[in-house]
Amino acid sequence: PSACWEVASTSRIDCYPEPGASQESCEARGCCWKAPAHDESSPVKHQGVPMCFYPIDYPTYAVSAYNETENGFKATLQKIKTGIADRYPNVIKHLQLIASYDANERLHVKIFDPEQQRYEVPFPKLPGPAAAKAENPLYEVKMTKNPFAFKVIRKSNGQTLFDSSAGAFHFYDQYIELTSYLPSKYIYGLGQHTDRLLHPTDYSRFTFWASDVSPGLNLPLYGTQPFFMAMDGEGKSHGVLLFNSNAMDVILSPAPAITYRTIGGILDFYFFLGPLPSNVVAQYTELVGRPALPPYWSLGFHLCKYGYGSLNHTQEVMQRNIDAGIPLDVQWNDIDYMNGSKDFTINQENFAGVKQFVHALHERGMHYVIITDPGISAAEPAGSYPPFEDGLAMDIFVKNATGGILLGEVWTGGLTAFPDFTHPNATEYWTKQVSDFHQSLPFDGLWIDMNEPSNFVDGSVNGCPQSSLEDPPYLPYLVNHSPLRSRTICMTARLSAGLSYNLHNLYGLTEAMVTRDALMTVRPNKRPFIISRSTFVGQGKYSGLWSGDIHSTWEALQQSIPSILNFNMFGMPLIGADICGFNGNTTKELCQRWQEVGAFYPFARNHNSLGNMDQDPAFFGDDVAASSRKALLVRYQLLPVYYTLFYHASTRGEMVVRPLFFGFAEDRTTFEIDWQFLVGTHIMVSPVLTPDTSEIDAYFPAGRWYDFYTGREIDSEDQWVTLPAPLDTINLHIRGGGILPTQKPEQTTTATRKNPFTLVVALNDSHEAYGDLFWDDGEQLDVLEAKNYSYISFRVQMSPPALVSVVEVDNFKNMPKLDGVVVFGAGMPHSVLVNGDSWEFTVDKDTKTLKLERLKLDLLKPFRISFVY
Ligand code: MIG
Repeated sequence: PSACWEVASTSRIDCYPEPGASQESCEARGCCWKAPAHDESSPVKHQGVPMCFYPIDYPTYAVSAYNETENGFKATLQKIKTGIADRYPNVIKHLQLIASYDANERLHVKIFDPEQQRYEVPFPKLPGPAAAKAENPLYEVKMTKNPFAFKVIRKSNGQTLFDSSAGAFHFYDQYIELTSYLPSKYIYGLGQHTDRLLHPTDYSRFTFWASDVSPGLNLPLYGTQPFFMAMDGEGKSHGVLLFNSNAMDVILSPAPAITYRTIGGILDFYFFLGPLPSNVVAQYTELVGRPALPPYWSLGFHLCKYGYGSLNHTQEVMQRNIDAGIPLDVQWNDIDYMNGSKDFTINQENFAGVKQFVHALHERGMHYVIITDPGISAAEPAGSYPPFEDGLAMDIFVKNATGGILLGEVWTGGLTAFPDFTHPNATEYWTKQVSDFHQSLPFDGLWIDMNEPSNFVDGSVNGCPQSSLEDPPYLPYLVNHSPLRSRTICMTARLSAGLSYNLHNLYGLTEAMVTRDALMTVRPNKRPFIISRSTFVGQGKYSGLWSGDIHSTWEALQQSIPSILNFNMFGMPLIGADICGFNGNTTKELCQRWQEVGAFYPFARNHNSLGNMDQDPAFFGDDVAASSRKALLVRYQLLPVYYTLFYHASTRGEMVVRPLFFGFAEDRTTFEIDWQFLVGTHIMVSPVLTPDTSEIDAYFPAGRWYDFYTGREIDSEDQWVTLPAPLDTINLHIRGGGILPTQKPEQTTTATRKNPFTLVVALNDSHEAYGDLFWDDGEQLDVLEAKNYSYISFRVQMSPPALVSVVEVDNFKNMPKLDGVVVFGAGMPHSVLVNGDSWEFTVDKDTKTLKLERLKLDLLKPFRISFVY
């Protein structure tokens, strides 16, 4: 057809994504068949360009009715008769589209079958449509009738953010496809995959299917986060969530366009209009749920290894780190503490005395975290293993297609059953196991692993029945085209909330929800600490996560930064990657650099696999220990900043760590930087991510920056700066305009929290600065609701020059005093007055850093420190 020639080879959208496309099978779909042109200048890798692609205006559905509603409009879509055979069984001929203008910044567009209820994502429960249309929406929505398409347009600049007229729109029972043009190639998000922060739009494929695979490029990993953010050329940002939990492929193509191919559920789109990137994340988390406030101790350093093998060895490793002065708050144990890898048991031979060990940790102000897996052993002698027997009695295990308990194999060496965390009694069941076990082992948090759910056999020990659920007509791409059930439970398995085919990607989320409930019972009034491997939309409200079984390689170190930034965009700021890598042996140099970067992850844990050489910071001797200590002490010093950021994450949906473009949305150079990152708004981390490196080129967006260690200034007009990068120090800069509350660091957060504060003030070009501090007891559960905290803001103003505080909330009284103030870029005042009294100060002539000491100011009273020039 002539419409084929109008499609540029960089605008093609794949019409035959399955294996086995031929000219004949392609044309039978009414599509175009053509080898890609050999244009060497094309940025697109030719093998990725589809040979079978849609012509322009490929006919699928037409709008047959359109009505305004209280909060937007609805439309009826009708399949067009084309003479093209249906691709897959069970086409849905009538569809309903409902657009709700829920808020000025948020639009909801839902396309579903009005006649037959289809699966819709049950968790997290999102707020329903607004009763009335938003008054001044930042967007408008335009419909094209034939073929059906809709557009979302940003009103302020006319930019089309979403336009479903690209490619084709299909809606079968087990196959839904929609393609939208994208306003730019600056696309972020789409988790969980290993990729650069900025995704390539060269027909790159992202499969969404929670999978227990060691991270490799372009493979679906442990969690699914079908949310993306885009930046346009003017620095405006928007976000799109497809709230769908089925297996799906998402393709980014060079048009630029995004194609969704999901094999179930409905199309449930939410658009977030920003316009700042930080607005997008705040709007997104407002919808899906904001992250829980973590306990303060969990922001300390964590030490773990799979295969300590015994309590003695656990203690030995921990002790050598304490002896080396490494700040350490939390010791972990992996499945080797268990008896035969069975949940809620202790290996009494090698881990005898672990309870006393935990008591001793608590006395030192430290904490203890253990792993649990979903697989419950079904192979124990009758009467000997309550976790299985209670589960049977309460009927909470996942069922197979014929109603029996689905049996798989995980770590226990025998059969295992999988708790159905969607079951109404799951909380009661899990809480009983967790609290009974807590009597023998008073752990402080839970690490929930293997919750994709992972299974060592495909489907079940008895396989899976033949079914279009097991072998759907379209199979999203898993490694080697393996079926969905590979290394997990059958798709035909049944849970209380429905089929595993639909709910698979929610297993980790529902386990986290139930585990949170259990921990709230076991440690009453204390914030639960949970680290999960699998995640779904909105899970930050229930848990944090780590990025899984990454390799001990420089590449994995580099990739850890985008993964940490991405999950901050997904509203799950409590994320870390295994410091020094998990799989394979690390090296001394890699581990040294990694300890330095990892010290700035929101969740900082060194973890290592079975059989690998040790890699705890003390293992390599003095120089690695010294640089780990140095970086971690800086972290501990800055923890009030991290904690205040977590407070803003919980309350306002801010991010703890951020890509540079979040701070500098108008500077395009920042759009692809993922080798440096920001902590909050004013700290920039510029790590070394390559071997044999003694200096790095770091990008400094416009403004004034100060070296954190020396106060030395860099005045940048968007420039690259070559920085020395000695092995023992990570480059850290403070952006002018920030005020950072810090504390003198000790070896635990418990001890550090008692020390007086010092404010580090970094003046910007107009000699101003701003910062804040959230403080509470660090672990009480409902501090935000009960307002049982204090919150103080600090400002440097110019006329007359002074640092002043405003006590915004003063309900938490037990606050250390403010003892010190350090002002970067202060120059040389004549005198300094603290609340009117003249005060001694020093100024470093070289860097113009001013210092005040021994202030002993009560932070719950407003103060004024004046600088008289
Ligand atoms: O299949 O519990 O990702 O962190 O050490 C391995 C043993 C099971 C996988 C986790 C890893 C953990 C390991 N687990």
